[in-house]
Amino acid sequence: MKKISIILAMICSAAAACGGGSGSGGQTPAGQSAAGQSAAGQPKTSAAEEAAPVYYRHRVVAEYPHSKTSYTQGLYFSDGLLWEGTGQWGESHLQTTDLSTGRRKVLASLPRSEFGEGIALLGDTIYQLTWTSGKAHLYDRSGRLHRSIDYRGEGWGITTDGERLFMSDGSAMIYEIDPVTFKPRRGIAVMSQGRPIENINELEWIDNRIWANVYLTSTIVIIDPATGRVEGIVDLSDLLQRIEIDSTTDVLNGIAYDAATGRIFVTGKYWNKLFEIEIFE
Ligand SMILES: [Ca+2]
Repeated sequence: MKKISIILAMICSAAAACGGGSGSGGQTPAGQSAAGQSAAGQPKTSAAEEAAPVYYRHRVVAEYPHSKTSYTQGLYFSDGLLWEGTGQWGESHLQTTDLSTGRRKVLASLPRSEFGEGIALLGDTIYQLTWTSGKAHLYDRSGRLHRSIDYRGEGWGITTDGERLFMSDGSAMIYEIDPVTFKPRRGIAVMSQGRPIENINELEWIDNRIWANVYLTSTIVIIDPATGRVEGIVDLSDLLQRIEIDSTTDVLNGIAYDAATGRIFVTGKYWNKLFEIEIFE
């Protein structure tokens, strides 16, 4: 229990938003509730939502090369490849990485005026968010752009359960969004023991739960998408001891899931390695 408190304190400290602060995360899409409230605007205080999360331990199953020039903003696994969306002005790409060789193939590049964010594959369409441009770019699997959609607010992370899209904007909210219009259908307030967890970043749908990087921390939270309650916490700060650290090395970010084998991959911004991990209680 003490460990959980410590980790939560770390999240709260980094996010500077626990206890109901509005935080400095992205704008809230129009018509949606603020962090800490349900979609109906009611404070979330039920006993179930206040249950303490499980603090999971983890082990590294395998290490793979990762492009150290990639500022990882989105990550998913498909067709035997890791698909990655990168950020930074002039460095924002949609790319694939071969796990065994680390070979990177850039499929599309954003204009210098756009900062790339999360990516997700739904059907045959790859969605790529942008941070502040209010645009999602839709590609086919070859990386050919076939449409862009405007949305309100910031874009951070995106994932899918195979039918629905879920998007974060840097606040404590995750939105289920319409894949065609990109309008929010439902807001999910991410809460741990009644407190909003701000800075929800890269997302991954794993076994009917949403895993999320918490920006500025080495922590992943495991969220019940129905209630927004944080059910589990994984502290991956030890991974920093396994990578090359230099002046460019940035935070843990990027979660991918190979549903066929159950493998879970994580990496970070400008990290030279990508890790397959397992978690356990
Ligand atoms: Ca992901």
